[in-house]
Amino acid sequence: MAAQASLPTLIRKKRDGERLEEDEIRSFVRGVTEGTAQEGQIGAMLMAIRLRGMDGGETLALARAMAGSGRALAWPQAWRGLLVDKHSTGGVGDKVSLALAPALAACGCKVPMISGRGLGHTGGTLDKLEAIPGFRVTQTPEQMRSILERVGCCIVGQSEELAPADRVLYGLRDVTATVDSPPLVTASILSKKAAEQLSALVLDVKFGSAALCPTQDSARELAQSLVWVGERLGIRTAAVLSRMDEPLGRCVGNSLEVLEALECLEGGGPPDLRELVTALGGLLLWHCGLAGGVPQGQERLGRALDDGSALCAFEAMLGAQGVPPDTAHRLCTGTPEQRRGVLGQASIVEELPVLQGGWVQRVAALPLARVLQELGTGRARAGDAVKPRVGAELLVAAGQRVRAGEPWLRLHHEGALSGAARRALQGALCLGPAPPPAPPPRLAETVLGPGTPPGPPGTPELPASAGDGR
Ligand code: IUR
Repeated sequence: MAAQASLPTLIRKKRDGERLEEDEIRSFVRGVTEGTAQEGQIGAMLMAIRLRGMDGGETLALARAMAGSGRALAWPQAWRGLLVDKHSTGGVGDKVSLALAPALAACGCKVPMISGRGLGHTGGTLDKLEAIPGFRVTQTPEQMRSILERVGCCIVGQSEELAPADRVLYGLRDVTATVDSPPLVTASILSKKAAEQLSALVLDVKFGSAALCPTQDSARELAQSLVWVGERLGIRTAAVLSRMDEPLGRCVGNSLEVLEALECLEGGGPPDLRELVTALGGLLLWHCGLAGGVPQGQERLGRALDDGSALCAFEAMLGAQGVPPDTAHRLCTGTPEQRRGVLGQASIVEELPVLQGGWVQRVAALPLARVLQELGTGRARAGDAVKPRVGAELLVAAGQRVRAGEPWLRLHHEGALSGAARRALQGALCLGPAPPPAPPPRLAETVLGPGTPPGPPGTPELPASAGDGR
């Protein structure tokens, strides 16, 4: 057997643009997991990968090695084929998971959803759920299994034991400017999904001014990498490319987004939110065989939202994850006032007026999210506390004509709003002298694996491109 190459040798190899073998990648990940690799060495390898890239085989080997660095979840045989999850690369106002997980459970799936916290200007599903009094995001694998048995879905944080190498690598990527590397993103996301032992996965890869991927081309490159590697890890994988220039829905901020997700779970809420929930869910229902095609899957998911079964699953999930039953019931079935009573309200609620009349071209997600993050919806550093009741409701939409003095944003906050923050918020409202051109669809494209049969029945309505196997 050949002697194991030292870590500096592996770093040099990648630095010089050579391909790493599977056993070399495993050896690097072992060093990361066992703590024998120094931080400087890990950082150097991350930067070499960021600059030189990895081919599909290397990325697959990295995802496998990272998945194997910890424990895998185990599920009853009877759930084979039904275990599904969704992952988003992060957006503003993205409360899709809150509605999608229970809707999928109502359709017969098992959804062990492992979510993250917000970092930077993007929100996190766990922070939104923690706006609900009593909700516990920490659940052991045994507790997850019990909740899936009773309810069909849970939404939890990543445990220490699941893909621990990712925890180390992700933390170091954040401080070494190596977050935006397709192979590193791919291996990070899929190592956790592989350890979850999923049957099917759908990815919401966002692109635009408030997304990780600035352009549709870069989102497609990432989506193709995710789909190609995901399929080879044995997970039926599909990705939707969705635009993230404007917030999703009308609300941004943790407790406000819970309220909007509840509207979606009642069959209402903003159309763009419902469209994304049913598009992602439709793909999953098709991939796990519970629908004959994507349109049928979308229709089935829409029915679960309209007939109250998704809301019922959400209430059961809240109860199973620590929310007192009467609180969960009031939140799920109460009037808007009763719901606000459960979640509480920020101490200051004020409406911002339009300064100069015109046609709304768009409400830019990034400046809005940055100000809200500073006001407390998000955190500057991992571990900071968030203010669950801080947020904003959009009162206008692109294409609408507004006059000076009309309110356009209802802001919920808990302290003084500086002049700079006020100006930055006003900058998010983009006005023009004429109506804007028709906006491009929010859902731009789907990326499917090579094993997906083309053509009807079951062809997604979105233009599809196959993962190209790089
Ligand atoms: N979420 C992950 O789990 N990993 C990543 O690299 C990114 C988002 I970016």
